[in-house]
Amino acid sequence: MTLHATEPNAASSGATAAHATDAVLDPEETMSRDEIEALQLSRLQHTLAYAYERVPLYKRKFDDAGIHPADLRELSDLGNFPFTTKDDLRREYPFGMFAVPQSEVARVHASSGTTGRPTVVGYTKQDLADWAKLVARCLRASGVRPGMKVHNAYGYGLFTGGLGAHAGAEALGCTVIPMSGGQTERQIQLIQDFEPDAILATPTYLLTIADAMAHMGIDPTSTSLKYAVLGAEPWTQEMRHELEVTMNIKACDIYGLSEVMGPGVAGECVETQDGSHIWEDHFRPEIIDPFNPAPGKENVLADGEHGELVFTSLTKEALPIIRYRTKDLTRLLPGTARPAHRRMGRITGRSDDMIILRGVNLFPSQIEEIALRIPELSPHFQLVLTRPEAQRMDQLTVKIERRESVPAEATTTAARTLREQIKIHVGSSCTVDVVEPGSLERSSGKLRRIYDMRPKG
Ligand code: DLL
Repeated sequence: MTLHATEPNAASSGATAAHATDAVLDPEETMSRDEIEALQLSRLQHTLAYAYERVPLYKRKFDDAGIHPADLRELSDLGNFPFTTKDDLRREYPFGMFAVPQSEVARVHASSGTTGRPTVVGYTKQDLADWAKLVARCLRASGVRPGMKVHNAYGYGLFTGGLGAHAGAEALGCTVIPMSGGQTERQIQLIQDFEPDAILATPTYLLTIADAMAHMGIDPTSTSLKYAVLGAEPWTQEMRHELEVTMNIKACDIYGLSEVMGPGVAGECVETQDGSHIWEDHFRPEIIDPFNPAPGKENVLADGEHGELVFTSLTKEALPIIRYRTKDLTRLLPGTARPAHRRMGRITGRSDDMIILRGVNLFPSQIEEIALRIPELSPHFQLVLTRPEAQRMDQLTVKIERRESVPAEATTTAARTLREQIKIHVGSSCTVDVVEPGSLERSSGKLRRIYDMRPKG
């Protein structure tokens, strides 16, 4: 499932490999692993003490666990400290976890919070500067250069995507077009008129844009766009290929989450396209077993092993975050284009997005990966879970649009292939319903793939 090695896409003629190497990097990007780890150790010691002194929740948690910031003598000792979860942030709503007086908080953001209270995060002026620097680093890694025009289609507002990406593009020295999400026809009009070099969006929203272009009679390969920096939701190597070919661009990943900073925690290099490098001068990642996350450094998983990603911030002032459980499932891999910064594998999914179907674990990205290898099928699909009364067994229906170029009569084999491939690779039986092009809801940001219609409780 984890997809890193990619050949350069021959179709993406707009972006050249030479372009990737002409940038001036931040000094931290070229440090040795030893230098990064020395920096991490001193920053971690500072952050733990800072959080303990200033945030009552951390003092309580550390005291309850019988551990003190001074107990961190080497990096692996971090594994002995307690975790922080989204529930902690919710309980301390809105500002209980801030480590600075409100007058020093320059900005707040909040998660949309589909259930319960949203989580609120804050930034000092210095935090905002660090954030912009890291997003700029990601954009540069992905091929964007000072002076380029950048169309930003991440949503503006409390969501960290829009303003986070905006500040990063500005810090890099780009001309930013602050579009936000939605109003797809207008986005397309401005892409044609303003001729941006790069677009920042969720992968599924870029797909919506490409689709709408085709409907408007515009060839999506003919625009000025050369680079896309895509994130905020899981996407597969197959989706990358789809977008690169459809739009004649180079598409790279950007990862992040509000609680840890926002976009820019990790970013992918265009010359290797092999997964996002975590910026380890600002964050210390760990991988733990998501289902048995006992504290203790012996329970931290080794690099290469799959599990839940956990982050500790190393420089944040307003909201230092210690061992935050992201629920994102992935693994740590050695650095490549930035050797001292480890990469994360593609995110398979979130532990709370995992469908358990008659005992088999399933993620939407697995379906995406399989479906996009079947030429008759489009990337537009939904997973519908039901429990028909007569059966008392959970049922999965994959609703997927056929490609417009394929007549409806020609999709029977494709539907069967998808069903069989899901059975072979995922282990679940399902029903496949090939539907008309344009009939499923389109993304305007983070796309909802799962429709769980099973009776609650
Ligand atoms: O989505 C921040 C962001 C904005 C990242 C724009 C990249 C681009 P949240 O709304 O807090 O923040 O959601 C964070 O989104 O825990 C992952 O589950 C998922 N996610 C973010 N980036 C990626 C990615 C923003 N590149 C949650 N691949 C995270 C897969 C991602 N999932």
